[in-house]
Amino acid sequence: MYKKIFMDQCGYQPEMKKYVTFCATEPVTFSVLKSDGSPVLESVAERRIENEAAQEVNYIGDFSQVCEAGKYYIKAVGLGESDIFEIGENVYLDAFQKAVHFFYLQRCGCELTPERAGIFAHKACHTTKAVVYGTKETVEVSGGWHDAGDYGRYIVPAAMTVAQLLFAWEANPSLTKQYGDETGELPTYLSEIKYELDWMLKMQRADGAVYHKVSAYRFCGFIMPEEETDELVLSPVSVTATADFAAAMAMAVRFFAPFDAAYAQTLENAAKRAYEAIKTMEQPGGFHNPPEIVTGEYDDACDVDERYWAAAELYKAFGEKQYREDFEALAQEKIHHGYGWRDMGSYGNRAYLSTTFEINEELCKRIKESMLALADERFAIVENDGYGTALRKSEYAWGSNLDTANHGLHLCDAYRLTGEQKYLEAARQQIHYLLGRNPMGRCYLTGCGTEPILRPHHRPSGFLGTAMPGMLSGGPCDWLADEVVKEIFTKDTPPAKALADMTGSYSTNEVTIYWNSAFVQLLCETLQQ
Ligand code: G3I
Ligand code: 9MR
Ligand code: ZN
Repeated sequence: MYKKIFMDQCGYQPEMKKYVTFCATEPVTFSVLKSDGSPVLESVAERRIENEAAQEVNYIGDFSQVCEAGKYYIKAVGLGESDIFEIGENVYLDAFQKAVHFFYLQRCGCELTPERAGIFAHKACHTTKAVVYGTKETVEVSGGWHDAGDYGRYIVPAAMTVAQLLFAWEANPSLTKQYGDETGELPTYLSEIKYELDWMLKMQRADGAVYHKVSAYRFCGFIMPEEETDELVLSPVSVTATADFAAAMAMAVRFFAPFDAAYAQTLENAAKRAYEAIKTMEQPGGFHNPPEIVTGEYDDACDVDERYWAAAELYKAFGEKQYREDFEALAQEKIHHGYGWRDMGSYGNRAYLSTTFEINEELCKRIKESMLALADERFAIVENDGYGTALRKSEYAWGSNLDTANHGLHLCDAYRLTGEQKYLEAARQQIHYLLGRNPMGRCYLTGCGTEPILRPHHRPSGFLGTAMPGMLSGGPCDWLADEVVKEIFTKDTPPAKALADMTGSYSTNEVTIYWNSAFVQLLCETLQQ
């Protein structure tokens, strides 16, 4: 029988709102039972939603009043029983720890030890120097994390990932400190981020500009990383990479300064040099792959929001007038939003609104209003979706799970600005969606929940035949954008169900560092502490 009862497979914290979605055509009588079979709640799900994105009818049940820690399941008349789930303070700890450990497992340029990597251990990979595109010059740029299911290392998504992981650290120390230990010079969590920053520093040219990416010329097969021995090439510098780099470096300063003043100074210098370099570069400075290079492009026709983020972040970090002027000039033209790799305005807004240096109060007010308007738009979608997702039917794009998480972050922004609980609860719905309350009934994080993704598009996982744990799948995408989904889906496939848990489906089932970082940030900003 197809699954008809959908909920967060990792469970719920006691005080959270708890909704269950039924796939049914009539109101549903259901009960919540303890795992030993004793009933704790009987109720009827009466709220009906015609779910166009999933092309089905949903009824929504509310069992928020069940708060006692323990293991439970749900039984519904005519629909069967759910899997066991848990209510408790620490139900997301395992997902959090696995999602963060993924970054260690994605490390490039060093050996992964069996102690920390288990079956994913491997020798150092990608240690040869990279040739600068179109020249004979070579540069040592080892390190950092592999971007995704492929082995490229790209600055634009890297900068976003670092920013999100730092936000997470700031938002929820009681959770982030539960990754690794604090016996070293740096907490384990921050030392993982430093691994990426150290590589990013190597990607900066002497004149301050930053190479867009380093990769082979083309994607390799499904082999372990150290088996990819093709020549590495540095793609040309871009404004988007240079601005993102400046912003991420500036942001990192305040996190590393308490532990290592010299390192913080290195980050500061790198940020300022990159910022200066932008002024000498041609704009718009989005990137396009040179003809011989076909790896991840991270193309972007608009570099304004990247410069907007850089200006705000450098102002927050260093307080110099030029950064403020630059940000305010850009913001007067347009207030940008977005926590993605292409639309990054939210990072800029957040930096500007939280600086301790002087700001323009009137502009601040307008930014806040604009952030609230965006959150309200998403809130209305969450309220009317059968699974509480913030996506419209037309928005199941490549990496839709990132968009889901990022809308959750916009809702968190509204919660911080207003203190209104409804925004926080709506943000939490995005976590529940990602962890199982979705039309596929899958936990989109590998290695977690009762029905996790099993066959992600991820080279080490594909090669070893086991999904690396803690990876967020890209999620449903109705674009028919890879060979696998072209075969099995049609244009009538419901957008919210356009997910193929198959290794070949990179447009629906790949993984990336920045999908994971969005998930980690959302967890940290929404959980009870
Ligand atoms: O920004 C536009 C938006 O304005 C427009 O409304 C929308 C309409 O579809 O498209 C938006 O752009 C999309 C962009 O993602 C941003 O969301 C592009 O169409 C879309 O092609 C693009 O997809 C990206 C994909 O690469 C193809 O370029 C994914 O976001 C990105 O995550 C993915 O990245 C790959 C790397 O290249 C290689 N490594 C793996 C990684 C994940 O699959
Ligand atoms: O594995 C690649 C994945 O990381 C990218 O997101 C995707 C789109 O750029 O491309 C994948 O590589 C495929 C290539 O584009 C076409 N031949 C098959 C490759 C996957 O095995
Ligand atoms: Zn590598």
